[in-house]
Amino acid sequence: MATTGKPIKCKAAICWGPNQPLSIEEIEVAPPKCREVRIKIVATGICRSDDHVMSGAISDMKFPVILGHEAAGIVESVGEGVTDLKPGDKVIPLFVPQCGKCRCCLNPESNLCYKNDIGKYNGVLLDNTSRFTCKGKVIHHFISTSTFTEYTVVDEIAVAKIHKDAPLDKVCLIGCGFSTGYGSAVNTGKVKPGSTCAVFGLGGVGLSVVIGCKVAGASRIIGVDLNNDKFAKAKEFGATECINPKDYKLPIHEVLAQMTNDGVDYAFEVVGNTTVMTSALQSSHFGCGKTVIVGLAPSTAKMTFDPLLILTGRMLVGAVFGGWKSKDDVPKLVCDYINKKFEFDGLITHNLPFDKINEGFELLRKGESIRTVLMF
Ligand code: COD
Ligand code: ZN
Ligand code: ZN
Repeated sequence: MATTGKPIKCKAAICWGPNQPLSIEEIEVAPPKCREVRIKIVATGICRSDDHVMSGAISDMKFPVILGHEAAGIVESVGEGVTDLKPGDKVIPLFVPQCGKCRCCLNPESNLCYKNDIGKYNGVLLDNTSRFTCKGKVIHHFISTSTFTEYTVVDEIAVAKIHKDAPLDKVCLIGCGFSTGYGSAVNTGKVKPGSTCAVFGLGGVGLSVVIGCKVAGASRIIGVDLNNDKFAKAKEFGATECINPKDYKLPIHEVLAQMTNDGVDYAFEVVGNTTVMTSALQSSHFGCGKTVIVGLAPSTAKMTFDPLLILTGRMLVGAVFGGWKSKDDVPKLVCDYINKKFEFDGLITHNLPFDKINEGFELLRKGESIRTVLMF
């Protein structure tokens, strides 16, 4: 390519600091160094975690930063030593990398590679430097990805090659929201055929949990949300019933106990609220019920519950990115999508040109969108 080995000038949305809109600027993207890959982003979704940063909820974030972590694109060029990718390949960046060597990567039961930048927010690539500059300032990377830009650079362990026929404007959701919810049901929860599930929170991730429960063969999938507007879509994706805690005098776990002969087999918390986490645990059946935490609670929040709930045989588990080993599993999820094992196009309620990124965040904050996908 004509651009190989040279810096690229392109458009990006910069987050200069919390509580201000993103600003579209011209940036310079340096060529990839050893074991790095420069990607032309084609489509990127707007996700809750990006909004958490913008609203200042993540206190140790480094600014300025290019946010965005759910995307699909095409390899522009590769650095020295990259063997599994070449220019023109379709790819999905991975906000949980997979180095293949650390304790978590070597454990078949874990997926949280030591090389991840979640919770640390160093905002640099593995060589401790950034590839982005704007107006002479260094701009930070975000959780190994940074996709609110026409071009990004990622470490080789943070990008997966996907099928050449994959529609990038759809499979970008496999980069975060869909896979997080779907994997929470099929990997972390290991939902069994014929079981009863409750899903607390019916946003894009909760709906993806519903899809996972359905693919796993659950016979009842009960959606729980404070917003009745979420119920129609939940039923389209496979919820068999939906309930709103506001419609009952009894606590919601008692309502669920009455509906399910003493409690559900699997309860999923997809809100990010510690009170809801405890409700989910209380909703699960003694002796065998499993509760999966998917939501991220505020950093100072503490979950409290009677330990007898656990002593009497309930399980409490959680995982990031639905437990998927990203580099291995993302290509398989894309093939499953192409082969119609599941369908999630309906999660994309809005498409906007990249320049309208701030409108996309407004739709998310007002609860009007499930997913907005930005196109370059
Ligand atoms: N009870 C029931 N439902 C509730 C309650 C409540 N008390 N409060 C809010 N809700 C509903 C809302 O009405 C809404 O429908 C839903 O919960 C939340 O949906 P969204 O659209 O705000 O969010 P999602 O589905 O896009 O994401 C939810 C997460 C909890 C997964 C997300 O916010 C999160 O915590 N992400 C961090 C965890 C993670 O894995 N991140 C990876 C990178 S994003
Ligand atoms: Zn996300
Ligand atoms: Zn690793």
